[in-house]
Amino acid sequence: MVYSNESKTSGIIVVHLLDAVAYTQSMKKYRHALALNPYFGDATATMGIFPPTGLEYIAASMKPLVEKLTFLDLRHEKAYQDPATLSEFIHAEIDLLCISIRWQTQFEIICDLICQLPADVTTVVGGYKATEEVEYLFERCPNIDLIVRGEGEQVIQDILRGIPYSEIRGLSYRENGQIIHNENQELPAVADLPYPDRSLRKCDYTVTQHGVRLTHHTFDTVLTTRGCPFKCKFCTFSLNPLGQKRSYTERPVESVIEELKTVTADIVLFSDDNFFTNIKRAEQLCDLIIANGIKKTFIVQARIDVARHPKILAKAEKAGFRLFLLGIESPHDRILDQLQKGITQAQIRESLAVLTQYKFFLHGYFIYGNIGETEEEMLYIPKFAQEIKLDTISFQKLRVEKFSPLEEVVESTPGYYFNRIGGPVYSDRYGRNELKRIRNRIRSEFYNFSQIMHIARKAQRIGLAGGRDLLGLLPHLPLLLFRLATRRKKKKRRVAVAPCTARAAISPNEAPVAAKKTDNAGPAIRVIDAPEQSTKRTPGSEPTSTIDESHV
Ligand code: B12
Ligand SMILES: C[S@@+](CC[C@H](N)C(=O)[O-])C[C@H]1O[C@@H](n2cnc3c(N)ncnc32)[C@H](O)[C@@H]1O
Ligand code: SF4
Repeated sequence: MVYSNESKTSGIIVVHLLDAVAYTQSMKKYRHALALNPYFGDATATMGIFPPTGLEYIAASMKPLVEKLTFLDLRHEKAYQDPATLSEFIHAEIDLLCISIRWQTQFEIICDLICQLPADVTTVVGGYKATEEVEYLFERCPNIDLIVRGEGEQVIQDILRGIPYSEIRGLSYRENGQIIHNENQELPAVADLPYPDRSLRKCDYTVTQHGVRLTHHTFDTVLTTRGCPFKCKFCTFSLNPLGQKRSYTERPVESVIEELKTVTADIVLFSDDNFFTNIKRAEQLCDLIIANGIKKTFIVQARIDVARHPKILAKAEKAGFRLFLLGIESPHDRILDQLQKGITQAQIRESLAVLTQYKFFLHGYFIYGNIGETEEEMLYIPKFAQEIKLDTISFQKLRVEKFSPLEEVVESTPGYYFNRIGGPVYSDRYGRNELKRIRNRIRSEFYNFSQIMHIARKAQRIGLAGGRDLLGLLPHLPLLLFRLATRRKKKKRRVAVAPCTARAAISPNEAPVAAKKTDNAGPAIRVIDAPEQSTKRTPGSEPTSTIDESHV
């Protein structure tokens, strides 16, 4: 028994409180949970810069309901990339394993890893990609017990509270050799969700290439809203992988400011689809950032319409907004119209004329390979981007994502096709090789010597990159060059995992639960010589995207 020193009465209160805590502790269903981001170190550079925000949201929701919670981001916890070491830790410590799968990138390697983890620990998987692949994952990884579909905060809490699986909406699970899919959940209100708990992290997020840190800056993401009210034809950003449109929902601005105060990184990406959707709220946030003395460099995704509000642009500049990621998509009205983007070439020119007046670094997203687009039209992208004074651009082939209305358009247009959902649109005239050639021309025509010099000067002028980065890099330069050279020589060696025995044992129609208790601890990860693109793919899938195609 523990008594307070103050008085007998307060002592009794303390005892009651401790009893209450002990009671709640004993009610907890799980002793030690592990939140695992299973991506490996050789994923693209952009991926490594940012923390796994979705899983951090899940971790924050889990924390009060488990006795202990460990967070492992395999991109930075190299020792645990070895399935044997990871399994040993899980065996010794963990009774609930929660894994996030977000992208197509490394999907098969991640499945191989999961197959090699202990089968007797309750394993929950969630994330955008996991939600798209529920059936496949149950079949492929016999040790997955539960898959959470879509946004997972409420669902994971229900699991931890011991609510019967059959009563948890948004959950898929195994029962007597069957896979049960409960009905979809209603999308949770974001206002009450706990924001990511950064105290669980073991590292800072920064830019590294071949193991060499390229900048002294550290990076983080903050999500202030979910969903986007616009309906651009190609875009599924506000659809969840179940096809539900995420209605645009805002977090209270006070909660965003409170979260920002916990962020130690100096560069923050607001990963909202469009930060300025509610212009009044955006203004309020800028005011509060300034009033609270929050000094950071902010990156935002924004529609060009924001240029109609110079007063807010001035406040954004003052609040530290420096990098704008703008959806330009195309210089051609015909294509913009077809994409239902809701903007015209003239409006793009007007907006950029305004935006270039501020200390903003302006990045434009373009889409090429659109339906009916000619080579000449695609090759106007670099010229147009320079005319309107964009600092950098990225250009993605038009993709058909799951539940995209574009699917129907492509299917009904003679000569146009796509090989897989999530993959690019091709045509009889512009196939893979032609589009690759066009992409290379767009890149080399935009990123010429004078543009590169302009980028360096502007980044320095507006304080995005400084001499300190260069000076800090110099001592590491020989190591970086050596690693680059040896990497080239080895001709794209890729990390791969030996296939799991349990997977080989089941066919798609077999009852997966039967394989659940198989001892599937296979050999550790090994490095194999492989062609540039992973040879392991989901059925009918395409090679993974390259960095110049990242949407952020
Ligand atoms: C920001 C962002 C990025 C950032 C990531 C920053 C970060 N924090 O990691 C960066 C720039 C790295 C990025 C890169 C890419 N991205 Co991106 N990205 C986004 C974006 C805009 C927001 C993601 C986000 O923060 N969502 C909010 C969080 C809260 O949601 P969440 O991550 O889905 O997590 C929730 C659930 O999934 C679930 N959950 C997640 N994990 C777990 C785990 C468990 C155990 C449980 C129970 C639940 C659970 O609960 C979470 C909380 O509700 C989304 C679009 C969108 N609006 O969602 C696209 C999106 C996820 N990206 C996408 C794509 C295609 C890419 C790229 C492949 C682009 C490219 N061509 O290079 C690359 C992938 C990297 C690579 N090379 O492979 C697609 C994914 C499509 C798909 N089928 O996989 C999306 C959906 C956009 C789209 N529709 O095209 N991206
Ligand atoms: C969040 S939006 C950009 C910011 C802002 N929401 C806007 O629309 O201006 C991200 C970008 O990803 C790209 N993108 C999204 N879906 C795509 C698809 N199916 N095919 C190709 N590019 C896509 C588009 O270029 C889009 O502008
Ligand atoms: S492209 Fe941008 S504005 Fe259009 S729907 Fe997607 S996120 Fe919204």
